[in-house]
Amino acid sequence: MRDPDVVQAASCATPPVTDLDRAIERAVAWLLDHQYPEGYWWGELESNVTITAEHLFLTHILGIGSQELWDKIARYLLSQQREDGTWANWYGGPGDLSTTVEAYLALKMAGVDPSLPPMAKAREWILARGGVEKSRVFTKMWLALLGEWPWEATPMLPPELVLLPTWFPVNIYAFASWARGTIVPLTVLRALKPVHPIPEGARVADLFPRGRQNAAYALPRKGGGWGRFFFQLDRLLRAYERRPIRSLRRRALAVAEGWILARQEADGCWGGIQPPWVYSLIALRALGHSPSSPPVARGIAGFARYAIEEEGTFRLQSCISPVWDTGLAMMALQDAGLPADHPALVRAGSWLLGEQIFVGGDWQIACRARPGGWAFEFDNDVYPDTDDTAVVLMALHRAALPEEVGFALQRGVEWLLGMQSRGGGWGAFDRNNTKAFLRQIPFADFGELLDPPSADVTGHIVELLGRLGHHPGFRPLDRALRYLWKEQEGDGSWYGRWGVNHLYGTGAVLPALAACGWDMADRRVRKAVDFLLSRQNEDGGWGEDIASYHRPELRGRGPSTPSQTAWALLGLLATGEGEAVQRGIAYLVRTQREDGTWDEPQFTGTGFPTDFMIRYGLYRHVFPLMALGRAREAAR
Ligand code: R04
Repeated sequence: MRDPDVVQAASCATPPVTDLDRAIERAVAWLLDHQYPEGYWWGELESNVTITAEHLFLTHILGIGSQELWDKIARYLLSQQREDGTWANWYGGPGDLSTTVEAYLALKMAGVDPSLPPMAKAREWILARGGVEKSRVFTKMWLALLGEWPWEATPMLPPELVLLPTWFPVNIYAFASWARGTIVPLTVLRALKPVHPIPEGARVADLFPRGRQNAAYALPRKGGGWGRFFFQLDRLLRAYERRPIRSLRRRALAVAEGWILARQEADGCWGGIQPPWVYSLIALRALGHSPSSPPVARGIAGFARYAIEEEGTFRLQSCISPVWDTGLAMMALQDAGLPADHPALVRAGSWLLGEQIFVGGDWQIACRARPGGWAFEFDNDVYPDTDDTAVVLMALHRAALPEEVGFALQRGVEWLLGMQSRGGGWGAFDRNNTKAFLRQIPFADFGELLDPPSADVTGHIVELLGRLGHHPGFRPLDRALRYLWKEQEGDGSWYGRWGVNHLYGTGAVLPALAACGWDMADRRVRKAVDFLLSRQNEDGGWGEDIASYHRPELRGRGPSTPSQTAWALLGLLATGEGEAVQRGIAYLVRTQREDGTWDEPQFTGTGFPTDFMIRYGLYRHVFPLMALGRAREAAR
């Protein structure tokens, strides 16, 4: 019991309302105002125009397009083109050849006159960069589907892959969840080689600098031992392809078809992400399912929730983030001092409770735990992820909810502990998904084929374990901490796998160490703190360029942004820094908009470094609010 006199004294000495209080109040009001009636938060997940261009290709292939939709797509694509005629994969990024090729082709198919200046500019830039033949494998596969590139000039992906057992070094479960969801339907397409020709006027002979005849169709050879091995294997498979064992091929296609059908979600999607989704639909079409058949029809209908129509434009999100956004928004409101039983938090918590996944999924191949995790999206039962689960559990842990929350926490943590990888860290969707040699297959010129543990995800889970009362001495926590120390960079920072970049990683690990009671005077902790302090900008904020993924000298450096400033502050607040924190907080207070939120054109989220970058619509808001709230708490 608290002494009533002390409580009385505290409320008499109410501190004056400061700029910080006002900033928090406005940010809280903005966030409460943007909660959906069902209880969740859901910001846009912006990536790049290939997702929308490919949607146009899909509607052509399935014969479900309309000129009205294509006009909206064309308007969107043109609105995203830059001065130099290119499309980039993130704000301020360099023009990307594959993305520009796909946008150009989609515009041609939509009927945009190729002699118009935007088209001419794009075309000249593409030709100067070597044209279609220099684009990535995925782009070539789209062109193959549309009759603009020979299927034979794409890497072999035999459907027989789905018949290989899980103990075999190469099998579909050795690939990351998103990669196998993409690869399985692509094996079907690579075997059946369907072509859906486009009108003469849309064809892209104009993107071959030396003409179609003289284009380079040979696979680029990858260096290294495994690269050579897989290059030779590709040649062997080509020989096999000329006379495949018919019964084996039939069985492989049937197994692939069954595998795909078994993984369609309630809302019609596959894995909650666009690539497996579109390729699964096209593969089913190639296997004889008509566009009006139930799985294909449901799959098409499901895109509606991923689409955004605005001012006569149409764009598609590659993925949607309601669970992630809701967990983060709850944490931010809790940090801001909202009472645990605030109706907004109760509604959000209850909604999250209903999203917990109690059915099995692909993760069970490598993990024997009972189910109990959360996925990123509304419907993605097959692929819950450890990162969402950790954030949701942190949010629920502090919420005032009925007893069922105890059961949810218990099963969530049980699942997380079961998902810990060999080295002590956590991957996002799978356990022990670390076979590095697979990165050398000729198909892999884009993205990431593996899901190994990362410091940012591990940091979130360690923070959860600490908040639940675990301390060093708890075996899983000790293993995780050893993993984190092993991952620390020479400059004291941690790499950011799912956020840009060392500010995200370091901003995830330091609060985790604090939560489990680690000594903040540890010299390794001081080194991480020094990293953050040395990267603070003149304006008091922090920023990190996406180029830091390739250029170590750019780690922690770049124009200040709200979310990255917040990540650095969360790290420093965990370790108890003073003066730098004040300047960082002042930056956030100063840059807050009148309506209580922040502007952030930069992409600070990571899908795959750096091929697939993400701009999360709510990052600019939830992370600054967390930092402001924790700063006020620390000052009290
Ligand atoms: C932020 C941490 C939560 N969790 C990661 C979830 C990220 C959601 O965003 C995406 C995830 C994706 N995966 N795979 C793709 C992808 C895109 C996202 C993907 C993209 C292109 C191709 C194949 C897959 F926006 Br091609 C998992 C840890």
